[in-house]
Amino acid sequence: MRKTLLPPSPSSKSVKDQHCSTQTFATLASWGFHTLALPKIIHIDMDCFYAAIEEREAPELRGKPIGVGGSSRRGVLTTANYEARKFGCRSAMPVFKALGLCPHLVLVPVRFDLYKSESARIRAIFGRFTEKIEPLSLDEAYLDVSHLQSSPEAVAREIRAQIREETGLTASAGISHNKLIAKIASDWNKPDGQHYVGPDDVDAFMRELPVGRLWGIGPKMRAKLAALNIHTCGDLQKLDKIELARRFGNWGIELHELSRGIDTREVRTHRIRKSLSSENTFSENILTLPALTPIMHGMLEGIREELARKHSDRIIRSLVIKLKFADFTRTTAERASPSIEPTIYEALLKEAWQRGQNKPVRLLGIGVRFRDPEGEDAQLDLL
Ligand code: TTP
Ligand code: MG
Repeated sequence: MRKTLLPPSPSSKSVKDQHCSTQTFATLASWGFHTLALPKIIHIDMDCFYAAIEEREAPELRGKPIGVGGSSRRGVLTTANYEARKFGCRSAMPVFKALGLCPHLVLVPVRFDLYKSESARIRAIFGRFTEKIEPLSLDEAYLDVSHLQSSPEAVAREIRAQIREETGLTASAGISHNKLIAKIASDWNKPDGQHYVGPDDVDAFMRELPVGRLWGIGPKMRAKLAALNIHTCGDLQKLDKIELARRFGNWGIELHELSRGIDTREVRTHRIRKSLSSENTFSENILTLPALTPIMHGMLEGIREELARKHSDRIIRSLVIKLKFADFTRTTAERASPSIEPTIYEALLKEAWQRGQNKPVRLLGIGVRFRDPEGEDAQLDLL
């Protein structure tokens, strides 16, 4: 392992000493201590993760447009490399559409086991720097490096260098004093870059930021805000807390903070699951509601069993049904309920089905959303 990280270690006394001289403060500032009271949070996100691994494994693919996933034209891409993105290919895009945009796209089958083992190697690298790691997916994590004396930018640079050296893959990083800003910032200099947002930069950074970049704001909420002529966080900041609460309830109060870049969520070492769901993509589209209903009941048994086995300590907040239609439009129906109720699921299925106006169904999803045990009820899109 390389050892380039830490500047000369100041004695812990000098950090805590209430009577530091101006000179000492200047020295501390030069070591990055001017933000002493603020956490140092890094969000790491691997670049084109699955595609980059496939490219590394097969050097003959280098420079070619690659889509990972979709062994048939019915499938969807999990991701695409930058060469393919130039043609508009994206994650979750149906294969036939991607091939329409980029006929010479090289399709590679998904190899989850390989991606998982690469993810474990990367996490082991994180573990050399901090124990406070909150993985968000195989290729993304928050790290709290507040305890390290180096500047968080230097730490991020070092982590990225070690990842590149040991796995041959590139990572991007966002660095700030909270999770919200760090996550947004990791996209700023993608690929293979990093971006730091210091406390003095937050106002300018947030003002121009499109509201859709805040967690919890999906397409529906974005449309509601656009109808009020709110497009950026700066626009959102013009509404006071009372107005936001009147329009959007508790979520409005949270928006008041988020739009200003305020986020007090800690890096959670044990991620708390927000939902449990199961999905089925049919080899033949399902044409009628009566044909769909028994399939749903079958899937419901699977959910019940998994809930009992693994999540019996969790409180259910709502039940959810998702349908994807033959034309790839999708809809979800959700209702608050503290327990699994087959009749509610039937009603939700009917509701979702009717929205499709008799369109054949290619995918059915069924699930529950949990109440957050720590009271931070996320508004993230389920399924
Ligand atoms: P992302 O980090 O969203 O995408 P990415 O790493 O491919 O590209 P970027 O450089 O923009 O970060 O997702 C990480 C991996 O998760 C991605 O390689 C494939 C997988 N994935 C899916 O399987 N389905 C999806 O809809 C998305 C978005 C990702
Ligand atoms: Mg990524």
